Amino acid sequence: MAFLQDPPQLPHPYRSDRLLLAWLDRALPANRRAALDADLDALGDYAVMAWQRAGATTRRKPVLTQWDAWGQRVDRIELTPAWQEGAAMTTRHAVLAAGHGDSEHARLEEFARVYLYHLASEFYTCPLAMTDGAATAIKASGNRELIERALPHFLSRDPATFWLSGQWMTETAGGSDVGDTETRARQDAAGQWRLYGRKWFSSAVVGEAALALARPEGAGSGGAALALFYVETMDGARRRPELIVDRLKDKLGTQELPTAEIHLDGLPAWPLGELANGVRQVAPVLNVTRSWNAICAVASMARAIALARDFAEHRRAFGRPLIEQLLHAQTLADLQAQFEGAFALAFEVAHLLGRVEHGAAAPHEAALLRLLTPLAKLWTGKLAVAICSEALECFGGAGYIEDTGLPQLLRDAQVYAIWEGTTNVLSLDSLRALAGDGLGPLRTACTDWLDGGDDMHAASAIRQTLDAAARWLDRHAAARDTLEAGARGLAFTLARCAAAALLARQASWSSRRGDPRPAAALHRFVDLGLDRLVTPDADNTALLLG
Ligand code: MFK
Repeated sequence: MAFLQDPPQLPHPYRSDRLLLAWLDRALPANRRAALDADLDALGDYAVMAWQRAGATTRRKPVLTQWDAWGQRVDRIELTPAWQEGAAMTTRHAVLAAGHGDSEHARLEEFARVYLYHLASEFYTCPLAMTDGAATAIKASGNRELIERALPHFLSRDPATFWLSGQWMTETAGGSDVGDTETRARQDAAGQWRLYGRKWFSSAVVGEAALALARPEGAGSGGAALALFYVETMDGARRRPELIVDRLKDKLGTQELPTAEIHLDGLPAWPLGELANGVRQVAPVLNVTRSWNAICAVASMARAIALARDFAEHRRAFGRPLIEQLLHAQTLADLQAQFEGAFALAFEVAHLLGRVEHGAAAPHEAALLRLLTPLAKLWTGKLAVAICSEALECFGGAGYIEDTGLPQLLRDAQVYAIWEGTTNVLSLDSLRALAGDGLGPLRTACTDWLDGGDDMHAASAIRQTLDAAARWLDRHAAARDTLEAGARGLAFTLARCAAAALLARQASWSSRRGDPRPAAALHRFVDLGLDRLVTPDADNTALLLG
């Protein structure tokens, strides 16, 4: 019999994830930490089961049936097994409900669950993120009627009453530029608002509710004239006839997720608040879903590295396991250090969100959260693609073969940079976030995170890079075009500085407990460089693109 390579084994995503274990041990009070364990353990078990199931079954995609045999419009969508299990898993383990508990730690406890559930859920986490965003925006609106109507469903712990919410913004004209929204809102004779238009990407068409942007009849153009509406999609067990599913999207990745094009033909709708400033009203949704995006991006990195690491221990080449080949080990260690930085930034955003929501944050931390949210989203989105690509290469040709389950990691990862604002849109958003207090809140936070650390080389590199970023901002403050053209370089630099300072905090904590690995990650992360600042050259750009 010819040689057969053993496939990579997925280590238990919770019990074997030293980063997650250490982060939770440091950040949570002992009683809350202990209370979290059973759900995380079960979600880790589910992830192992899902990985094994995917390896043993033929991959399926959702199927849309628009008409039944007798000519009745039905728009029925058949879902994959993980999607059919989604409501039960979510409610059983309080994936959403945990985040809305009465504690500054609620969001961290939620996002630890999300991190473990995400890949096994086959991106059921996408509509969960939007449901979480909708719950947050409805709470922020103060609209008592909608709070009482929707939140018991969105945060339910019973699958029978659980509802998913969509977030209907993207249109053929308005993708990143939501202000170009063409969907109209009109009141009928009874005073009921109804929506008319076409939404081009609807990720949760199987949901029971959605938040939708629309332009009230008679309102002007642009984003400020939009209003934010709450809609329900079901009439008992049937989809409402005013919601028409045109087709499912054929996507590069996230293929289990039934993303649809839809038409609204008079769907009843209720405004969340004032009939204007819809973009401002939807901002809580954007910020919550961007936090989900960052956590899910690091979950993809964790999975890719765990599999590549396992394979390196078992695969032999040139007479030795790959892990003993110095260049291969060097490559894996670089991936690990980048991942540890990304993990730290994404989970800090998660914890900070809960602290700010519960009034437990220091004065500078609301502005810090406003800045770190787009930074975490944009940097982890890009890094997930790079890490998954490198991890696939660690398997040689096997990494390119569909039924190993590996290419899917890379194809799925590409979505993180696109969802919820592209890298450039998020870079410009970080300029919006810096417009208030500039680098002050980030500098204060980095000083706190570096306090008491013993890696002087890292601390000095972080401070020097923040100084360089401050000089860059000062130099270009008056030249908006240059500032915008360089926004991506600035955003990556600030994200890396924040991540390094957070790694330093984690390294100090772990070193005192005898674990030197986070300090090694910090050292390597800083050696990979923090500064990504660029000096935009408009003439050169014009020549190259001319
Ligand atoms: C598994 C992981 C799950 C992840 C979820 C998956 C779901 C995927 C589905 C999607 O991807 S849905 C599509 C998501 N679309 C976007 O994210 C849109 C991207 N475009 C932007 O974010 C643009 O920057 C934006 C639409 C916000 C620009 O619109 P405008 O109207 O030109 O913005 P403007 O005038 O600067 O801001 C309007 C107001 O909103 C301002 O407040 P004021 O009215 O008080 O001045 C802004 O400060 C405020 N604002 C904008 N972005 C904000 C924000 N406030 C807080 N946080 C933000 N992020």
